[in-house]
Amino acid sequence: MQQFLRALGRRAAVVNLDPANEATPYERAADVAELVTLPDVMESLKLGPNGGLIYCMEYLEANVDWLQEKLAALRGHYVLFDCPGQVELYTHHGALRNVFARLAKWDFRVVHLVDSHYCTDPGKFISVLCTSLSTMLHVELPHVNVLSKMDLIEQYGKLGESRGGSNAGQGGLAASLQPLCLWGTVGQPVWMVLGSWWPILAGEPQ
Ligand SMILES: Nc1nc2c(ncn2[C@@H]2O[C@H](COP(=O)(O)OP(=O)(O)OP(=O)(O)O)[C@@H](O)[C@H]2O)c(=O)[nH]1
Ligand SMILES: [Mg+2]
Repeated sequence: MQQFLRALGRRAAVVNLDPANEATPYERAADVAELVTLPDVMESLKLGPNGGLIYCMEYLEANVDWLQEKLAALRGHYVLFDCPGQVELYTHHGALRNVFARLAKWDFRVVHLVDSHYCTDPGKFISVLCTSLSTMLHVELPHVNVLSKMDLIEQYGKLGESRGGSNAGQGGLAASLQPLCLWGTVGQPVWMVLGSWWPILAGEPQ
């Protein structure tokens, strides 16, 4: 994303908010590791990786002024945040939600990346819809769900096959999505997810 923005001639910076990140394939304009790292927390407080990560996020929340200072230095840039992948931080715990609320006040927006792999099987797709919806309800901010790793999705079967066609995985998925589209009219968040995913998953409805 940073390379893409730069190719468009825009100034783009990436801020690492994942205290478990060691090497990253991007240059860090700011790094939560200046504040706290997961290995240090695990060692000094004798916590496991999940408890340690929660501690790190609470530490970041308590020191959000550090983030504000770093962002002030990046004025005029598109700023991308690399956040930890543990889903509980977005569906249940409050620390990152509170950091996001501050970021939203400073005019940033939330994008939730979902591996497109989860759309290759009806059961996984339903699970990931529920996770996205829980995240939207918990984070309580304007929120866009985006499928990532689309270049890998055809490893799990060809897209755009007709329903009930030779590709049982994708055909079965398209068929099983039809009732969900009706549910979508009940709640706007669900519709937002399905509205954007339907054309990608199933092609234009016949
Ligand atoms: N082919 C392909 N690989 C990707 C894409 N996005 C990320 N990857 C790779 O997928 C691997 C896992 O990356 P992520 O899914 O971001 O997960 P992570 O950052 O390692 O782990 P968490 O932060 O804990 O979620 C890395 O090797 C990435 O380079 C993509 O769009 N296409
Ligand atoms: Mg990561």
